[in-house]
Amino acid sequence: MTTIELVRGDITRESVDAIVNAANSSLLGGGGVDGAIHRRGGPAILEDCRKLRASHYGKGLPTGQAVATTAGDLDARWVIHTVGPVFSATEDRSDLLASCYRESLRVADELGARTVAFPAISTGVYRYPMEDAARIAVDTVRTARTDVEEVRFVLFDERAYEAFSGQLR
Ligand code: AR6
Repeated sequence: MTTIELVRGDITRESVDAIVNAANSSLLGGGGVDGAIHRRGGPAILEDCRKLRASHYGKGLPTGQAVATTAGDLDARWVIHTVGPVFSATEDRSDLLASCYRESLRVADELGARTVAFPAISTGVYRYPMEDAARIAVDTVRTARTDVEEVRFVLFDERAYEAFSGQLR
């Protein structure tokens, strides 16, 4: 059984085995939570990302997939980078968003991570509606077959926190 916890705050302050990053397929950093993770985690994370690009992801990490690097100076052992879908009003991309959570947990299992912190993937720059994103996140983690013991959703603002707590009730 995986325990689900909700925290309101900054994911870069969490102490867990793995912190999930809402990255983009370039793996070279960006704004939002991605920018915050690279800023606080320091250059070692970007260095690992560049190596991964060179060895495996020359064309970019595909949407819905996940890959791990060092966590640099963060209080975690790994950062798991996943690429959420950009929201589309005309195409249902919920499977891709679910895949981000599932694949991140699969990578966490491979690493032996027992505690994993997730941000609300795709709900910022990628504009996924918060209620839908929260439902997909909670449903996917609840039904995932994983050895991860604790999933912590770290929500940056009240709106995100309310949406996720609504799904857990
Ligand atoms: N801790 C926790 N959550 C955060 C933090 C933080 N420090 N900072 C922002 N959030 P976003 P996306 C929340 O835009 O929508 C980047 O440029 C934020 O309030 O970070 O998946 C990447 O490089 C929102 O609810 O990610 C990509 O290009 C959630 O994190 C693109 O943005 C996700 O917002 C990915 O867009």
